[in-house]
Amino acid sequence: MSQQLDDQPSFAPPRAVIVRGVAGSFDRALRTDTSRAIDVPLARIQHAAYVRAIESMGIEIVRVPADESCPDCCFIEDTAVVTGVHAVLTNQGADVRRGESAAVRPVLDRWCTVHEMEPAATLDGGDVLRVGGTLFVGITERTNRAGAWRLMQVAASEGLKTILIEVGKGLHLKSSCTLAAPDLVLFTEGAIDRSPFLNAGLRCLAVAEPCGSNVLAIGRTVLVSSQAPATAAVLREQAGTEVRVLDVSEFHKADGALTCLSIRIPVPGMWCT
Ligand code: CIR
Repeated sequence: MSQQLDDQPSFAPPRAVIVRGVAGSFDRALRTDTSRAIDVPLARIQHAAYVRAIESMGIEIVRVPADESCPDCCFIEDTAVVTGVHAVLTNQGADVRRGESAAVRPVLDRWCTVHEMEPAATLDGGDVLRVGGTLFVGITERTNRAGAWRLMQVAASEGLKTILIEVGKGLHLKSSCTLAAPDLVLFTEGAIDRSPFLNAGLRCLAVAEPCGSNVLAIGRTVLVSSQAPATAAVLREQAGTEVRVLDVSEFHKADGALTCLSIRIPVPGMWCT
């Protein structure tokens, strides 16, 4: 691993993972392609399998009940960014999703000092990729510079660096770029400028499958979408990486994937993504 990352605390599975139920109104979630109907009962089955996969790693699961008035509430990642002992409760870029944060706050209070944002600042958790002591923050239609700045302030109080990335394509930074191992960034070819990651000493691996670049690394286990079999095969070749494939087809239909279904709480003194 590079010099830049050598001094960072260790990458470790989270101490707890917060998830939120799938609302009966999930078939009305925001989405760019409305041609395929969302099957809510199937989404709930897939969500339960996602939760079981994480729970089977010995991680505490904290459940926030679904809110029928918030069709996208299962995408809980967007509501907050946990930097360690602090967390930022976001103003989501999509106005219709702003009601989702209130129920998440009391849960975060258990581990973190929770900070809020000014109304003009917007940020979605899907735009924040943590790697060691650095937060890569995508500037997108959902996250503006004021939102990134607010996060930067809180992150700096924990000694974390923030690097902004202009995201030209896709909904969020993590729609096309996530971490598969502590020093390995997966990304969709052409979607993102990889130089900020290379400059930080990280390895970058391009994947062809659109659903392949959003994976969730829980320690050395990586959750991969079943719609990305070639990505799963490539990751199986990475030394020390265990791949678990999950069907999240109904969440893909609403422009979501694996990271967006949870908020991960790091073990004190360690980091997770
Ligand atoms: C939205 O458009 O906001 C949701 N339908 C999808 C959010 C996905 N979130 C994420 O990847 N972090």
